[in-house]
Amino acid sequence: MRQSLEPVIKPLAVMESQCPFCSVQCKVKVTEENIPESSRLSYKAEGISNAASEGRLCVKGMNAHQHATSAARLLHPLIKKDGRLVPASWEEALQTISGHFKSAIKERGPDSIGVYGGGSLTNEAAYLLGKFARVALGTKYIDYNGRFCMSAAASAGNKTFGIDRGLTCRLADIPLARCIVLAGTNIAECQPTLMPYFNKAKENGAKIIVIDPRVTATAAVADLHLQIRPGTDAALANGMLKIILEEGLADESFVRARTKGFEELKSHLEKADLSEIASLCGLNAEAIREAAVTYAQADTGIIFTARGVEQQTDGHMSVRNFLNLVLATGKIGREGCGYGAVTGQGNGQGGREHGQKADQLPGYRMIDNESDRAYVASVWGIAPEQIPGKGVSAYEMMELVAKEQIKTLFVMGSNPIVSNPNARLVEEGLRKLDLLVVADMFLTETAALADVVLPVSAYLENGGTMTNLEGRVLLREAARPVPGEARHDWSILCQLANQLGKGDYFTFGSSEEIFNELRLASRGGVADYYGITYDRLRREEGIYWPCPSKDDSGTGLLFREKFAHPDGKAVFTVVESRSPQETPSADYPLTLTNGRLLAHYLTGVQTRRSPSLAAREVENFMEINPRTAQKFRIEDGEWVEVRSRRGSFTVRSRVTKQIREDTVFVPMHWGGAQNVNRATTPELDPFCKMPGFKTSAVSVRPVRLLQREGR
Ligand SMILES: Nc1nc2c(c(=O)[nH]1)N[C@H]1C(S)=C(S)[C@@H](COP(=O)(O)OP(=O)(O)OC[C@H]3O[C@@H](n4cnc5c(=O)[nH]c(N)nc54)[C@H](O)[C@@H]3O)O[C@H]1N2
Ligand SMILES: Nc1nc2c(c(=O)[nH]1)N[C@H]1C(S)=C(S)[C@@H](COP(=O)(O)OP(=O)(O)OC[C@H]3O[C@@H](n4cnc5c(=O)[nH]c(N)nc54)[C@H](O)[C@@H]3O)O[C@H]1N2
Ligand code: SF4
Ligand SMILES: [Mo]
Repeated sequence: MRQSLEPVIKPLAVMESQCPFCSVQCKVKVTEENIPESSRLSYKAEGISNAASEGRLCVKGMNAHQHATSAARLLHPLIKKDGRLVPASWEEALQTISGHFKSAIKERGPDSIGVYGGGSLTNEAAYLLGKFARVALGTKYIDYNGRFCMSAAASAGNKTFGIDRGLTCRLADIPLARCIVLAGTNIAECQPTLMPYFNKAKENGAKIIVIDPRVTATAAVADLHLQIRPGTDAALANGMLKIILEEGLADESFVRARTKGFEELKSHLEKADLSEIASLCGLNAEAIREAAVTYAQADTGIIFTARGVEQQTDGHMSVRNFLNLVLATGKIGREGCGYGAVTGQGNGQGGREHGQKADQLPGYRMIDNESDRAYVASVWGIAPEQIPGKGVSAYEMMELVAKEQIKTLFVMGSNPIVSNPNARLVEEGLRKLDLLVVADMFLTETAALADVVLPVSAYLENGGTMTNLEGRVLLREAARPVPGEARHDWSILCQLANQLGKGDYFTFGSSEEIFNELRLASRGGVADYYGITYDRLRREEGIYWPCPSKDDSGTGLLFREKFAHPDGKAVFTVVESRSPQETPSADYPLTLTNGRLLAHYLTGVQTRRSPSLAAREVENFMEINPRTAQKFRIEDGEWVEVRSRRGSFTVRSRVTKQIREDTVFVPMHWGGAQNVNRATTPELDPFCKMPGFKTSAVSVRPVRLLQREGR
């Protein structure tokens, strides 16, 4: 018998998991193998068929195991001694933290402690972090990075529909839509595995309208691209609404039967001037008309918004104006229709439903509502008065840190000194803390400043549920042992609570036990998970919330008969057209916007530690139009200082016709001197406290010229 010369490669492990990055939550199988005649291991990632991602993976999902298996993982707790972080035992680390918490509570009160969470945490960890803040610490100060992500669309959905779920329909409705509006959302780079849904819609004859200041990879599928001036989406939606009403394209019977507030909107729009709107948005009035008529005349349609529209100081109202469009044309509550806030982080949706937000309790219950407090208190086994009141939003918490009102900060699942606006102030504030604790897989820019760093498990190791952008709850099972001494977030919280003398409220032995309490705490709430169990999740391909009982199949398409407000009606609102929050001036003549690249994720902590992803984009850059570059004497590929009233950063120029002449674009994935957030504005939307990330007035100067001037 002939023997094969190929060495036999046997998989050492086959791990079934879920990509840790974006809100699609693609299912993945990672196979670990020995590289023959070497001590190294190789990994191969493949998509697993399931209802949301249909077996697809994007380049980030294909390479996610690289950061999880990287040598840069934190394997032991670290404590700062003589200004340096040095390895320590868990016992010492937890004692240091709980000892400090106890004295801080005694000397300054529980509200001197802040808790800062993230949308990458599982539902179980997010739920427990909220409970930990309120029950173990007794502080009102808890918020999370999703404030920068979902808050404008979440608050708009609540006001208009009475409920906030990323998509009001299923992904399966996308191919049934005859017109799709993609406003400030770059799906091709940010949720790439969803693109086939849109391609299918196009094959079925759908028209796609993209609203973005840049010609993005998503704009490549557009039939119509409105290359809008940043910060003017509310005005654009007013223009579209005006045309729809004037042309008699509103769905009068839907409006009459299912909504309220239309008359006020109508009289407001009568006063609107289309040519003024067009010039405010930097668009051609005819293009606005074409968009309005195409959307209104289609039998079915879906409007999506994401951070381009939402990360503005009028983000809440801008989304509400897009929702006005949805309601005016009756495109909701039936197949192929709806609205979608394209959620961002892996658990951006679930992370906001179960108590990480300053004003919310699990199940989307409100912290200032007496009966909501009483119900959650009964599940937690405490008196309602023991639940603290409403705290403040993420950036406001950083302001309290800078003012030294919050002196202790516990960060789990975020890198705030890179991702907050006005990053300089945030960094200065964190340096003034008495104690900064960071629980992470890596020594992030924020962790490097910490007094105690706790190593946590990664997606391959940590089981739990994640809720994707459709509101579909998915179970991610643990697939490999935790490396070194890393621990799960939930177990760290239980151990700390125990040391604070609150162990009786945190007796969980598994994430499933936590989920079972979450189910109960969410029962009867807006985001009702009661009917969802681990067993069901193992059998079914995810379950949509609300799911109030075990025999309920979950609700994919919302609002078939009524909206979630008590009277069942959706609410129109009047939205003013306005100029962007910061308009260019002689000193700061350009508008800086920012966003994402395909290969990197958020502050880049994970993707910059994945060699295959890091190699795709090694440093930050600024997209600038050739005419603008010429005006400011900027050559392609040279270092440019970008300066706003808050501060400056330095990146290379990338000269491209794909961006408006009055706008520059810089990705958000790098920290330090390349961090775009050194220049962004910390002004907040009054409704939801979303920072106006996406529009700042800036100047741009080649470093070459600055050096020549001796600056
Ligand atoms: N590859 C990758 N994917 C990701 C992430 C990542 O970091 N990398 N992050 C995840 C997360 S947490 C989120 S929140 C989502 C974000 O997903 P998106 O919101 O789609 O991402 P962004 O790139 O921030 O912004 C989208 C687009 O808005 C445009 N834009 C800027 N200003 C304006 C404006 O004023 N009006 C309009 N209409 N458009 C504007 C930008 O040019 C950009 O193309 O992506 C998720 N997926
Ligand atoms: N200029 C500008 N700034 C922005 C944005 C923008 O568009 N423009 N977008 C904003 C948006 S939408 C978002 S979502 C924020 C996000 O910004 P950040 O909150 O800083 O998000 P990440 O960079 O993902 O940091 C998450 C950290 O958590 C760690 N981590 C991952 N999984 C886990 C886990 O299970 N447990 C624990 N303990 N840690 C974990 C990662 O290693 C990483 O260090 O940035 C915001 N900032
Ligand atoms: S980044 Fe998003 S689209 Fe890409 S594989 Fe991960 S979950 Fe899927
Ligand atoms: Mo996000």
